[in-house]
Amino acid sequence: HAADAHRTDLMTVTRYVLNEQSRHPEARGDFTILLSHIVLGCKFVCTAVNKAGLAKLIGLAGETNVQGEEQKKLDVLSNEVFVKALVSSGRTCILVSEEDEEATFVDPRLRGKYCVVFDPLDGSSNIDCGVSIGTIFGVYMVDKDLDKISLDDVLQPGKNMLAAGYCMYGSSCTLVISTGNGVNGFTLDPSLGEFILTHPDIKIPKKGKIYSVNEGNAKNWDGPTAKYVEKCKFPTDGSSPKSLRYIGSMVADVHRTLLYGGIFLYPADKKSPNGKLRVLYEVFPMSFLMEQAGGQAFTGKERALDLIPTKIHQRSPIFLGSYDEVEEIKALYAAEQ
Ligand code: AHM
Ligand code: MG
Repeated sequence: HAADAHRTDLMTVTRYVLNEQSRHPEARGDFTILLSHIVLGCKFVCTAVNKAGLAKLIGLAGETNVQGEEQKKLDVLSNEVFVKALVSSGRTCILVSEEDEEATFVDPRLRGKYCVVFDPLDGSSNIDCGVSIGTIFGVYMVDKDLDKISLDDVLQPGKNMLAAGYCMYGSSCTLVISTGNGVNGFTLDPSLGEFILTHPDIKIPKKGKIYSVNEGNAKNWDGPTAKYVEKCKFPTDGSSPKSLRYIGSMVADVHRTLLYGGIFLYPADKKSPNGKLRVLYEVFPMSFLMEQAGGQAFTGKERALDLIPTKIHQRSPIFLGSYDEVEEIKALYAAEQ
């Protein structure tokens, strides 16, 4: 019966993407090849994260990243693995990584039509204590002569992304992706070394009972954020208060929000008027996934995927999650005007 079929008819992520491609008769398998290189990077990072304590990989590599933070060895390693895997796929032309100040323009001989924006290891403050961390990525496609590419090709609104996803290195290794036709989750079977479809067609609950925010910043929040969080704790409509969950790893906080419903907020505050999270490789991919799962993503001003970035490491406030929760936030911002 069904359970047996599930056990013997394994839907790997590669098989899934190949199936997806058959919907596009013009596709020549380039995206599948690109994805298999991203998946390789995720598997490597998963192994490295699992061995971190043992292999003494934890510790400072003596370098500082673009945002001036200390870079951990695992970040450096993960970044190198992803850059090399993506370049060697022969399917990429521009790479933007959180760890590299400048975008990488791939050697013309190895160029392909995809641009990949990624945060190879997000949630760095959680590395040393073994709490879930993750990789986030988004994919754009350029439709021009590959000798004529420029930074503008990655400074596109998130709605132009072709695909987005994340891999969470938690109690299991979970890859969640969308190629613009819903969201699917795959779990790494370590004995097979394959990601197997375990969460088909993920839909976020329309309403949620959980809010997720760093409340330590409350002192500096703007009016709508403060009002929303106050309502979560002291609802005035007779509903029960919401639960607070905050891991401090975007991938883990967003993953829970996607599966259980609720809202994840990284708002602006007086100290950081643009919030903390980066548009290209944090805000966009997660917003893309949320919309594909039936939720919403809002910056406090507009639909997150409509934002047109002007710098590769630009930041933006973000509110994403269940449809109804984001509607409430939007109403509070509209009332401010
Ligand atoms: P990082 O790139 O230094 O890891 O920072 C990004 C992380 C996100 O994963 C998470 O949502 C956020 O920072 C948490 O920030 P804070 O510690 O300010 O709450
Ligand atoms: Mg990050």
